[in-house]
Amino acid sequence: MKEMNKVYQSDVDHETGDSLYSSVPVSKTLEERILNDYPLPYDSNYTPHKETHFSYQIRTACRNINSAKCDALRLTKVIVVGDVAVGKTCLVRRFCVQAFDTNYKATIGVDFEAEKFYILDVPFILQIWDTAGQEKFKCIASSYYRGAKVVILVFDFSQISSLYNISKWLDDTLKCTESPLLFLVGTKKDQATNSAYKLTENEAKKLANAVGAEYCPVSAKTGENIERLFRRIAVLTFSENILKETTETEDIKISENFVKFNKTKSKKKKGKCISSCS
Ligand SMILES: Nc1nc2c(ncn2[C@@H]2O[C@H](COP(=O)(O)OP(=O)(O)O)[C@@H](O)[C@H]2O)c(=O)[nH]1
Ligand SMILES: [Mg+2]
Repeated sequence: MKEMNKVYQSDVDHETGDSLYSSVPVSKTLEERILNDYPLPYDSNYTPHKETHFSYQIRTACRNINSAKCDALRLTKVIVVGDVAVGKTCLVRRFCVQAFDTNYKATIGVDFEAEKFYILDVPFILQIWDTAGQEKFKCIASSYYRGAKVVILVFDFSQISSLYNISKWLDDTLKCTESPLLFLVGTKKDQATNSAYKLTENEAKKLANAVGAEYCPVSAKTGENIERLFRRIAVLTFSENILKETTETEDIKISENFVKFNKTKSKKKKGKCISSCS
């Protein structure tokens, strides 16, 4: 597990995409974690999230957070699920350590990575849980689904059966989560032949709209769309968190005012009563 806050880059052979898995810290990629603009979806027809910029309410809330110098830890749990060998671990590794490994190693149990963003200057952490796809680990995995605010449903473009299994993964995760944001991610885009890719993509797009997920095709080998996917996840969950915080603060203010109002009212009543009683 790498140290939080640090951004690493593995030794990657850029010709072959092979990774040597030896990580060295680099600062360059940190810029990519600073988000002041709203990242757009892969295809705006296949996302339930239509907003294209940070709302006035969110920008104002972030300015207030920054001027209050509030260091509250804002963290969102993301889980990555799908059939075995669809490319879940490679997806997470490509994003978190900029590495790609061709030697398949099954993930045992569950592992997580934490990635720090600065969104409108507010620190925000994505905690990304990589689950094992094997049925035998399912009993362990379900307890890790709990509390997840984002579910990445992964299928492999070269294995159409993995797309058909997505509804099973969705059902399992929905049992342990509360209205999470959904992303339907097709991996190994680099491997798919054009006609097969188009057919699978059409099916995937239909499924994404049916379940209310944002669709995104990626390649962990070339890195295509990986940054876009996680930036979208970060910005959408961050915005949801901030809106919730502001609504809660307003609710508190409203209830405080309500209490004050009632206190004054009851004082007045008391006064009235005293005066009428006297
Ligand atoms: N060509 C290609 N191969 C991939 C890609 N993603 C994963 N793989 C390969 O697929 C295999 C399974 O990947 P892994 O991430 O371990 O699958 P997991 O079981 O879902 O975690 C490995 O041999 C990877 O090298 C990709 O985007 N392109
Ligand atoms: Mg794995």
